[in-house]
Amino acid sequence: MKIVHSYNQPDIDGVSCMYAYSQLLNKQSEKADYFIWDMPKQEVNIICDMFGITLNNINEEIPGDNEIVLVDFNALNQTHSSVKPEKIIEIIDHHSISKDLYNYKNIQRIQIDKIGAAATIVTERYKNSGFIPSREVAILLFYGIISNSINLKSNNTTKRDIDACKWLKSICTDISEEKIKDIFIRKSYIEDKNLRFEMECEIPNVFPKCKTIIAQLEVANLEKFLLEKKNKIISIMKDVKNEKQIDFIFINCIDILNGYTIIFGVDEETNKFITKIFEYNFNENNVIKIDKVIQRKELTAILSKNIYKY
Ligand SMILES: [Mn+2]
Repeated sequence: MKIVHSYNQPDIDGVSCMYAYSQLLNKQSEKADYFIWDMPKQEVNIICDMFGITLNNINEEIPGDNEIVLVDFNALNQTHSSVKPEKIIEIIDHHSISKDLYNYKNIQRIQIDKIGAAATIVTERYKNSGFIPSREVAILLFYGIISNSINLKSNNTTKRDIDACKWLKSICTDISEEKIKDIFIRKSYIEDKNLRFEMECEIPNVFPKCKTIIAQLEVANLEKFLLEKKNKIISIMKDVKNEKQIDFIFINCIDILNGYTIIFGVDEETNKFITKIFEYNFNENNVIKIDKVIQRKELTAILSKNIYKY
């Protein structure tokens, strides 16, 4: 059997790819299922609740003999230890290629395209195979693309993402634009106890001379959100900085409804570091505001390229 799997605590793109691709393989007469490790992101629950979709196989072990397909990621340090490199036979992804890839000895097929969402690739697999996605598959793939591409506004959005969304909308009448706004607003109600989890600030970028973390938040009506939560966010960043011995920690916040970005660091030293590396200027509120969507992966790429300036 083939098990379709994504990274730890997957977002809606990862979940939609697992769900949809395992169903497509079954339609193509291959035995397949999916496996979700650790609780998915809050957005996944919002979408599943809204459309009455039930997910299975959360937090269960992958039985040993199965072949594994990775979706929406290709680096093994982000997942469960039962995922062995020699079991991996296929990858569908849109992130940068990791060094792990060279250890996957039994891999038969790799498709890694620099586009808005991995769900776009799975949508295209359906389109090319002639199989029509089920209602649940169409809904999950659609919102997977919308979420990862920040409603098709992110810099990595391509015509392929836009076309995939159009096609999914044309085959499923439950998909609607108003629900996008609804999902984004519901996603922005973050309780303080979940704030650190939603900030995704646990994995450092390690450079020879320093350790950094870029946290991120995607919410609707960001400026209003920050009036209430900015101090709390800074205090979480302070905790993470101390716990993990991080030199510089800062956060990239995206307003997913209105399409702008706000960046700020844990302290003055970090803000100076940000100015040096990214050449952005802080405003009178001591934050950087950019009038378009900048994603964390873009900042990470600039950081790696410019770290020599530090
Ligand atoms: Mn993705």
